[in-house]
Amino acid sequence: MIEHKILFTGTVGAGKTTAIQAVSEIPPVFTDVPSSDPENIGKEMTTVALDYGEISLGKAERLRLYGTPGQERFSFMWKILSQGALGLVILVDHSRPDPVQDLLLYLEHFKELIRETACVVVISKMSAERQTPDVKEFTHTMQRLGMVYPVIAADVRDKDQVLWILDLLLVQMETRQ
Ligand SMILES: Nc1nc2c(ncn2[C@@H]2O[C@H](COP(=O)(O)OP(=O)(O)OP(=O)(O)O)[C@@H](O)[C@H]2O)c(=O)[nH]1
Ligand SMILES: [Mg+2]
Repeated sequence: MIEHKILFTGTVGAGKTTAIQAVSEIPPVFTDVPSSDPENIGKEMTTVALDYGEISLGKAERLRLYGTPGQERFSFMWKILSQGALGLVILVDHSRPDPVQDLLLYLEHFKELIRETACVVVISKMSAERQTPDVKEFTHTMQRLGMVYPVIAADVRDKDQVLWILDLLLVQMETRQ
C-alpha cells in the first residue's frame, strides 16, 4: 500500500474541515470545539489541533488527509503537520476582506513545503456577485513570486470538487517523480 500525506491549510472558515469531511472514507477525526475567539465570528466550531481523513485510490494507493487549525495562535501545529506531506492545498476564503494578503501569508509560512512538494490554491466562497479579485489575479500574485501552481475556484462542500483538487495535486506529484 502506497500512502501519500496531503495537508489542507488556510484561514479560519476557509473550509479545511469541510473539505476533508466531504471526501473521507473513514469517519473523519476532527478536533473542533465551540469557538469563542473573535477571529471566528459567524462560525460555531473551530479546529484546535488537526483534521484527519482517508481516501483510497484503487487497491494500492491511499491518501491521508490532514487539516491544520486556521487560527494563527495554533500555528505551532502547522510545522508539525507539514512533516512528511507530499502535497499542500491552500484554501483562500474569498469573502474575507483581503484574500490576496491571506494567500501571501500562507505561501510564506509554507514556502519550504511548497518548494519541495506539490501545491494547489483553492479559492472558496466566491460569490456570483463579487468575483474580484478573480482567479487570474491570484495566479498573477503567485507568478510574481515565481510560483507556478494551479489556482481554482471551488466549493469544498461538494465531494466531486474536492476530488478534482486532489487530482490536480496527484498529477503534480506524478510529474515530479
Ligand atoms: N457559501 C459557501 N460556504 C462554504 C463554501 N465552502 C465552505 N463553506 C462553509 O464554510 C464553513 C467552513 O467551515 P470549516 O470547514 O469549519 O472551516 P475551517 O477551514 O475548518 O475553519 P477552522 O478550523 O476554524 O480554521 C462551513 O460552514 C461550510 O459549509 C462555499 O464555497 N460557499
Ligand atoms: Mg477546521
